[in-house]
Amino acid sequence: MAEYASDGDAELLTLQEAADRLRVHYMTAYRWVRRGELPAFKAGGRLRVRAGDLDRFLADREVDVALPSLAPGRTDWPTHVDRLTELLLQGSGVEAGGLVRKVVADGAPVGEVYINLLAPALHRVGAEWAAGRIGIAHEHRATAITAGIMARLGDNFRRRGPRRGVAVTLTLPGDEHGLGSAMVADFLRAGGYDVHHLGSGVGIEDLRSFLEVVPVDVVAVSLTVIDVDVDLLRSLVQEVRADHPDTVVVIGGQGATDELGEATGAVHVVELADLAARLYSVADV
Ligand code: B12
Repeated sequence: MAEYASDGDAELLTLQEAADRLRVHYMTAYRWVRRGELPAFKAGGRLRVRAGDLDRFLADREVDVALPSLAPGRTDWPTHVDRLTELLLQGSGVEAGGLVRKVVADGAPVGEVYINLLAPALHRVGAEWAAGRIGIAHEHRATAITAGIMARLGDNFRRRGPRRGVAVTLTLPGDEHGLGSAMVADFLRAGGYDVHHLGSGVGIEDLRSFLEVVPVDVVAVSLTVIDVDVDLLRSLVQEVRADHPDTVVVIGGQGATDELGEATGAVHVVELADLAARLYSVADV
């Protein structure tokens, strides 16, 4: 049992009591202690936490400790998406980065953070724009904040070991929505590919010249706008295949459909998380 005293710094809690107050599992609290985030010390062979330290920790982590999301393996994505959307709309980059860092520190896999948190928050930002409540400048700011967060998470996607192949990631010429393709790049890296991330603004001729110098196994095109220019995509596929008949062109994203794949000769993959596995079966690389 804890020995209670009147002021917070004198009151000592066992780790279980601290976890109960935080409404998290014991192991989650233990992980925070091991990382040095929650100050604790050993007394009588057991970990003790000062109540004052716990209050400071709680105040600092207001964003997500108060949420019932921290049992191992469970993340309260909808609540985090609400909060991140709010921060992106306000332009609060530091806080947005802090929120994502905490979600990751609490055990959420970075790939899930992309799919379940960053992408849905940006979709919500888009809905605000479509409803006329924010302008393009706000969208750009939200994109820039998210790109910064992704840059910091990027290292988590690198994988050692044998390479599966080489890939290029980009958007269709004229499509300025670059974050989807950046996510694809990270997932392919995690899947064992060497990735050349070209992003947006690369024309078909430029792509063809690039592939002459850097032959690749996969060209992954992220399609964000629903109204995709079918002829443009078809010519991209044809240009790639003209010189590199074995290269697979894969499409995905909000604008991609099976019909579009069939009409252009591209392979449509729905889930980013399945991409590397799907390529493995399609491309045999
Ligand atoms: C930020 C943004 C912009 C920024 C882009 C800046 C940048 N550098 O990226 C700016 C301001 C430039 C912009 C411009 C425009 N935009 Co805009 N934009 C957005 C917004 C808010 C976010 C886009 C984004 O980054 N999403 C996050 C990414 C990660 O999500 P995602 O692409 O869905 O990717 C996920 C999956 O789809 C999948 N995925 C993606 N690619 C691939 C590929 C493969 C192979 C696989 C397997 C999976 C996969 O993985 C991701 C994780 O789950 C969206 C809202 C939305 N719904 O996305 C609107 C949105 C896409 N834009 C829209 C529009 C209309 C425009 C403009 C036409 C507006 C205008 N009138 O000027 C222009 C077009 C400019 C152009 N030529 O491209 C509309 C499109 C509507 C439609 N019917 O298609 C949207 C949906 C907003 C809305 N709700 O109406 N935009």
